Amino acid sequence: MNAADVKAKAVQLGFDLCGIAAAADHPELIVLREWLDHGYAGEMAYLHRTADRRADVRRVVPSAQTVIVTGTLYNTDRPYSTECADRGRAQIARYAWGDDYHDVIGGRLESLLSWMREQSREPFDARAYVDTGPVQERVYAQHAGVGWIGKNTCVINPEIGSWIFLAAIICSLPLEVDAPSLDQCGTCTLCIEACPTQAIVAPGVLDSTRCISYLTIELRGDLPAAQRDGIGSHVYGCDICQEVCPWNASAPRSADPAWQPRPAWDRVNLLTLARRTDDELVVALRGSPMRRTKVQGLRRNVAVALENAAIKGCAAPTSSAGLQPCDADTDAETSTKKRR
Ligand code: B12
Ligand code: SF4
Ligand code: SF4
Repeated sequence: MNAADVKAKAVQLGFDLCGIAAAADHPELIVLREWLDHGYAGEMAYLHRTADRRADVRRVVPSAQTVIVTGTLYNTDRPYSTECADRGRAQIARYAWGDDYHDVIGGRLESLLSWMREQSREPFDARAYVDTGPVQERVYAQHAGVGWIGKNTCVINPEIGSWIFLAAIICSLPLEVDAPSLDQCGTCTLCIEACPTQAIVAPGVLDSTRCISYLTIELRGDLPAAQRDGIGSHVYGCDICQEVCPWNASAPRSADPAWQPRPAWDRVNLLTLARRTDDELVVALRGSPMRRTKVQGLRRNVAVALENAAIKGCAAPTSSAGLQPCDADTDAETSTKKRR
């Protein structure tokens, strides 16, 4: 089994990208410590707790020689929030519309690893992770040639853009490594300018405490008063710094059923979402990445988004120059348009 065999198997299992990086002292790995010292992780204490292991995968698998990184396209056929005039619509991050990627990709990654164990003449050490492991996935993705780390801090592949989930297998096999991806942001600064909360404090540096994704997904308790306005109609995550990125202007769409939007979240109106019962929300959150906030967290976010919509006088769909109204919420009874 060589690197080409592993990549071919990865594609067969449904991964769109696969590259291999050395388990080495990549210079970007030390940035994490500085980033934590600045307080940019906010209340994500797990990043502090695991910082030593995140600094080097050989602290996770001591015999590690390579890191196999996969990329999975999750973009689906729906407009970007930046193209949509309807501020009464709940904004939910694209990655969260379908099934929980931890489960779906975790299963595929385990299949890849099992296949590798069957193919290898010798036993080897390995650990497979999707998102939650102590691995700086973006750094290894860049060194595996999967994509470069953009100024918005996301990994961008020149062919398919940045709507990709990353996953990694740390292993002791001496597989042939790929050339790292080259930075292709150039002089562009669109993501930095578009961020509604100025969370990208320098190219490639994100202050989570200002980021809508952190505020709506990771932060527990009340949302800070100073940040509420900037959250707008976002109720789970944020995609703006990727939506404005030219590398996503014509991103391909995935036909994988796992990532297609669930009806409960698909261009749903804020009022419709607010009026769902706890039981309905529990059902909708089952097997979804959005279960991370639980019903309570989702309700907190919806309440702030509704406040914002009311303040701006736009709880109902609106349209403005240059923006296209999105297809209306299908729930006629609660549609603000109908109520008028
Ligand atoms: C913590 C975390 C968050 C935090 C912090 C995000 C962040 N930028 O660090 C919050 C909650 C805000 C978050 C948000 C999101 N996340 Co997140 N998150 C993670 C997690 C668990 C760890 C990331 C980490 O280590 N951060 C610490 C800092 C130091 O890392 P970093 O920003 O990547 O820093 C690098 C760059 O800054 C670079 N760098 C340093 N100097 C410079 C200078 C220049 C000029 C440049 C260009 C780069 C550069 O080197 C640093 C080395 O780490 C990873 C999974 C994992 N295990 O890696 C997922 C992960 C990064 N998240 C992911 C996703 C999808 C998201 C969201 C898009 C979700 C959403 N729609 O709401 C947003 C994107 C926000 C954004 N612009 O980053 C994906 C990213 C996929 C991709 N294509 O890159 C990952 C990889 C999960 C996965 N397995 O797919 N996330
Ligand atoms: S996810 Fe949203 S809030 Fe966070 S950096 Fe990107 S544009 Fe800013
Ligand atoms: S918007 Fe521009 S600067 Fe930001 S990540 Fe995309 S190409 Fe890079």
